[in-house]
Amino acid sequence: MTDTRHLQALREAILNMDLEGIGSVAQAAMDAGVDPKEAITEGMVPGMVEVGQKFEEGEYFLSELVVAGEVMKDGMAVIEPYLTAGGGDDEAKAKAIVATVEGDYHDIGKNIVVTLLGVQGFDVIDLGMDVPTSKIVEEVREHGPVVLGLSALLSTTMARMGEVIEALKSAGLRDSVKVIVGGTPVTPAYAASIGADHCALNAIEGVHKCADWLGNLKEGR
Ligand code: B12
Repeated sequence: MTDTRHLQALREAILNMDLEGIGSVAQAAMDAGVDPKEAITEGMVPGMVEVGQKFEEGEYFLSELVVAGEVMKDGMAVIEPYLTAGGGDDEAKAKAIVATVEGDYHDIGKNIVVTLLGVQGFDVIDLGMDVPTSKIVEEVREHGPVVLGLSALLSTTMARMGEVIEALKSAGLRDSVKVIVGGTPVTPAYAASIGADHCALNAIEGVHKCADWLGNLKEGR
């Protein structure tokens, strides 16, 4: 099979909610030497986007969203070990904290970001989903991360991102951390309006931005 055929098979496994087949499809892609990052972003993610479209069009229901989410997670479990972690073991790794904001139970995109930040060499603290603002601020105070990544998939919960930034300001912590926001409803204009440092277009672009920040910090810029 060509790389494209493997990517297509991954996309279809998500779209068809193939809980039984995803493991072997993902393993076959890895055995064939498909780039694991591509398997995620060019294979499974487009499948999830299509699932979302079908939900919007009324062809899929909530139960299908749930199963597709599970299929994606099972696929990630096979692919993740093929992503090689970066960063030296001898130097203390820079920390990154990642959370899905309060009221939001979407964590698939956030989990991809967590994985890729780890690959980029960050020591990642994953706070999970539905995380209250106060908890996020506490964790930033305790761990002093270089980056705080916030995810929101609902237009209603997106407002929590602004709340977190305001709470960081009140706690005197805003200038200590770069805040990157992401998720389908989040736009650069919205990110700018709440004072975030960056709006990620996707996980890879976002993680590259975090790597740039880390590079600047190391060079004292
Ligand atoms: C799967 C899914 C679910 C699953 C979530 C499972 C899970 N564990 O995550 C379940 C079934 C739980 C669910 C529930 C609901 N969902 Co839903 N869901 C989806 C769906 C189909 C896919 C989301 C997804 O995982 N995409 C794949 C990932 C990889 O993409 P992503 O999250 O966008 O992340 C990428 C980037 O955005 C970025 N990124 C994301 N976050 C961050 C953060 C940082 C820091 C960075 C750098 C990057 C980054 O990186 C990722 C990779 O590139 C979307 C449709 C869609 N197209 O988004 C609807 C969608 C988000 N859901 C929707 C709705 C309405 C709901 C419900 C309210 C449904 C209901 N009636 O109950 C509930 C809400 C529950 C809650 N309180 O959160 C709507 C939201 C509409 C809106 N604008 O508000 C959508 C858009 C569907 C639709 N078209 O109507 N959902």
